[in-house]
Amino acid sequence: MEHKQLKAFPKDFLWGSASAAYQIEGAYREGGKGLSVWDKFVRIPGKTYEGTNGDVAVDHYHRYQEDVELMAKAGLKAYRFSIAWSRIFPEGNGKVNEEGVKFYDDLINDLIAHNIEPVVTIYHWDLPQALQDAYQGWESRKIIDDFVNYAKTLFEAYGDRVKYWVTLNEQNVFMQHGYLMASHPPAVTDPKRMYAANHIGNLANAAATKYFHEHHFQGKIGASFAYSPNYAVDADPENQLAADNAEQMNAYYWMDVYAYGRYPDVVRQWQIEQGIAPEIKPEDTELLEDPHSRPDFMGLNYYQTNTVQANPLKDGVGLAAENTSGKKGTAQESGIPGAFKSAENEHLQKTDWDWNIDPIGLRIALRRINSRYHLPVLITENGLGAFDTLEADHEIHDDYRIHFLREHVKAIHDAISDGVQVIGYTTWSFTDLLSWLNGYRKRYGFVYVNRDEESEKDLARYPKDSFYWYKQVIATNGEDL
Ligand code: BGP
Repeated sequence: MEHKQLKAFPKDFLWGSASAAYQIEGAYREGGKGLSVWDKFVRIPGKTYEGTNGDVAVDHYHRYQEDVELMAKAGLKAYRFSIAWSRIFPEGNGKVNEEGVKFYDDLINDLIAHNIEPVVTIYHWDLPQALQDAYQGWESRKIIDDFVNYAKTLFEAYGDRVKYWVTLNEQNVFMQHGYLMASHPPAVTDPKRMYAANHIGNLANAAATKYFHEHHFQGKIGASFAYSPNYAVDADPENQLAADNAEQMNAYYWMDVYAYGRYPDVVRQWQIEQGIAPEIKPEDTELLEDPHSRPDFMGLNYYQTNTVQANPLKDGVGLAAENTSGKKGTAQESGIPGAFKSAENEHLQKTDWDWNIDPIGLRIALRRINSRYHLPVLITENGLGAFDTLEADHEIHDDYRIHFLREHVKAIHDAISDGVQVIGYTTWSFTDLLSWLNGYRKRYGFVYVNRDEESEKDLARYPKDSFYWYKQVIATNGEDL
């Protein structure tokens, strides 16, 4: 609907940017850190783009002060970053590594000294390898206690200063890539194991959230979900049903559990028929449905929408790997036989990695979350992965990124005017960083980092045009786009 007048962004709106430990820190064997599953996975030939890894990444571990300085220059109100579990507990559990605790303590203090609100992600995919070796990580219920213990250690160490906590980042992504597509660790392709591990992930998430609420830490906690709203390719009821299947299987299946503690019946029934349903014990339901396990907000990572159509059960299209080449138009059809498969959306442009560019989709995502879950939304990721050119004068003219972000900020403004409560927007990403599967050339940052796949070069930081644009947006609280 069109509004006669737009509502203003809330005064305390968290304009910010985001990152994740593995993608920026480097120093993978320094400061007493243990190895994570990603430290090992990237060494398997063919798994990442040209064998790229985060050993050095963008060296944020040694340059965090310079990075925070740049955030302050941009006027950031919030910075979302993740903590590497293996820096706090090199073995995943047991003895705390004080050097790791101190690193994030210093970072948090530095952010606060610059009036930047820290938003801490507890888990952004870098599971301690020791827990994978000891009991197969997310496939064992033993992880629930270890995850709560890790989260509790963070709440106790930083809870006096950190007011926003993200428990799990994109559980749907790391579970599906890890256990269905073998494109993340532990590189499994087994739907039954995926749903079993995912259920344990839900229990760990609920238990940590419950602990946080029961111990009256001041602040808000929630998971960040990668939600790509699904459209039907046309008005054919078969395709509309396919879009509903995709929403149920790819979105409600996670968000319903966070918000209500239960799985959608449609997916549960389908899993039983396929023989891949996770075991749900009565005490699991009790934990998931406990009011203390409810999130205070829904974290939303929004990049794109999906358009789908019907897909037959017999000889239907299965899951395909993503385009990691950066060559537009090379993405394959992908789907779940009997449920849905991808379709082209002629109304949308695409990025070089074939991600649909759809700002209105963000407004739709916010409205759907609002009407189904009645929770405030913290947009924890949104951004454009693109090739950037560093000019001779060290400028980067990323007008395409400014255009992308501007249109998405407008969509948020519209959603706020629709009545959705949006508490913040931390774009992906502040500096350029390592893309898990796409190397260093798929850049998202406001700040260019001078390195590529071949060489670490000097890792110098150069603000892009989008940096100055965002600074203006923040200074005017979203009025001047
Ligand atoms: C999200 C992850 C981020 C980041 C982003 C961009 O799924 O939470 O860590 O990587 O996507 O994705 P990509 O690097 O694949 O372009």
